[in-house]
Amino acid sequence: MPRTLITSAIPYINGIKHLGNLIGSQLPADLYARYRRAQGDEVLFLCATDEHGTPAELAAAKAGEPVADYCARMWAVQKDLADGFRLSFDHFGRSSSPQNHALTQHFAGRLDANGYIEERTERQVYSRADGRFLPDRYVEGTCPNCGYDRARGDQCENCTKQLDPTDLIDPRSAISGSTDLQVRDTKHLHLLQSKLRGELGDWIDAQDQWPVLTTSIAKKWLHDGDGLQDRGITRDLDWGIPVRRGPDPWPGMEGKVFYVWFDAPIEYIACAGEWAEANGLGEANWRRWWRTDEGADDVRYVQFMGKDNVPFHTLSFPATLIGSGEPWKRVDYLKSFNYLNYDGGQFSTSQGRGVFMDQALSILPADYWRWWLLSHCPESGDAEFTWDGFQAGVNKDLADVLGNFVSRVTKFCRAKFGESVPEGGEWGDAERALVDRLQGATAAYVRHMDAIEIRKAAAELRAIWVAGNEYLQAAAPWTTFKTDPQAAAMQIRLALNLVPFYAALSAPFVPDAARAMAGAMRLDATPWPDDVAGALTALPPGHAFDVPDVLFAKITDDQRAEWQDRFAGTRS
Ligand code: B3M
Ligand code: ZN
Repeated sequence: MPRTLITSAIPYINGIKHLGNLIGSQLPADLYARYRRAQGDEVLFLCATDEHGTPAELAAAKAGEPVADYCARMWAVQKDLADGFRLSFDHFGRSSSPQNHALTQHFAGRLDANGYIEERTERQVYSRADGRFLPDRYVEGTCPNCGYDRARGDQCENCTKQLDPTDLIDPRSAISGSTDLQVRDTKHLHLLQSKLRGELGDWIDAQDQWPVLTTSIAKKWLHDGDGLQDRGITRDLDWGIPVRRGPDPWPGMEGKVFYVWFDAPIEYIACAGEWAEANGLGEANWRRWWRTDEGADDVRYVQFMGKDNVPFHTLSFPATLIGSGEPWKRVDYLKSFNYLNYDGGQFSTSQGRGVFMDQALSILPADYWRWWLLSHCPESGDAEFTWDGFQAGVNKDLADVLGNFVSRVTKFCRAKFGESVPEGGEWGDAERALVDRLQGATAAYVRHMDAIEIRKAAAELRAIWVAGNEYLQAAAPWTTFKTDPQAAAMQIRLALNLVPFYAALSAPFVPDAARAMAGAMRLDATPWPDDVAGALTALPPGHAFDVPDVLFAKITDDQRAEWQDRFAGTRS
């Protein structure tokens, strides 16, 4: 049985994600996981919350909660929303897990033993009022580049320049506002990534089947960016994974933690350990996914992420894995995404602009969002969410085409033949032509899904739905019935068989509707229809069914206008 390991970039803990985040990683990863399972693969699909770093500490402070409590609470909130969107993770872990603590410390120890770690003394901002160093976002001040007076220590939000806290003019503490700041010496661990340039370059050059978006970013940072500079992997913070050399203390590093971007990707591995523990499985069960010497050599590993995360996954994380000198599984295919914009601007978490996951589910079921987002996902360039486009996509594709087909066929059959598949005559030319058309379209759909070309796959699925509608329109059993009820029965028998066929193919995109369709046909499962002719004769005459409730309600103009208005401002 082929085995596929799938990870989605792990979302930051500090707040509910917006639809741009969702389509940039978790949702396409879920589409692919569902598809691979339907193909019969053994799948391990992992995601987690990214809980360390200054954003988590600052968000907890703002919420007036201890950071550990804040993270536990927000993990549950994010898990709930993931369930609401039907994200079928085998495990939704936490980067603060004991497994990740142990593994992160293990990697640091291995990297040190292999000569890839150097201790360096740095000059950093220290706040006397707060009694602590102020890394990254803990310092605010005036941007030396553009003069913006609320620039953060890691980056100026106004001009986007990457900054170091010591660059800021008139710096102040983001915790207390104190300006009683000093620059003091502090010691930190640096990962000597530059030593791994050759090995990383060879590995990236060998990935000629990766999407261009991924390889272009990887090569840019490898060759002419500063992505492969040695980087600090520790911070003067309380919250995080304490710096240790494996299980042993690291003299001189007391009170320091690893940098969030060092431990976050290691959580992909730790999460498999959390999954095993949660399911009462032993160590070997997760190691067979991750250690090439323990069975993972025949695993295909696919990662999903937004383009801003690509450098960390093509350079930094592989540097950690290679530098360990141990046989850890490396990514086989890295699918990255551009950005989804919102109604003429950007989605923004800090400004509360756009539609957030909880808000989306409060107005419409998951399938509506899943279909629109996936069929418009930002693959070849940035994409834009507009309420007009959303309304049109949902109404045309889901309500008029798929939903209407199922409703028409089942209701017509109930009216004329009762609630079971009618007997009727043999297929004619029109039916054979439909089967040919669907055989070709299904093969194309599979090709696009295999290649993770999501927009193309969605377009092909839509074409498959349209083919059934066109057949029904041309066959017109409601007319045929008047002169040749036998022929009408045959036509409707074929059309009823299209319902489970559509359920199987559509399930990765719209899992709830697919389950409702299968349920209406009184089926527990709908196997993948490799042989279309066979699939379309699977429901025999006499098989009972139910007319389902409306699968997709149309979005009215009033609703669209109301939502557009409601979500035009910023969320507090
Ligand atoms: N949390 C950034 C993000 O959510 C970061 C990803 C980590 S992946 C290891 O986009
Ligand atoms: Zn600036």
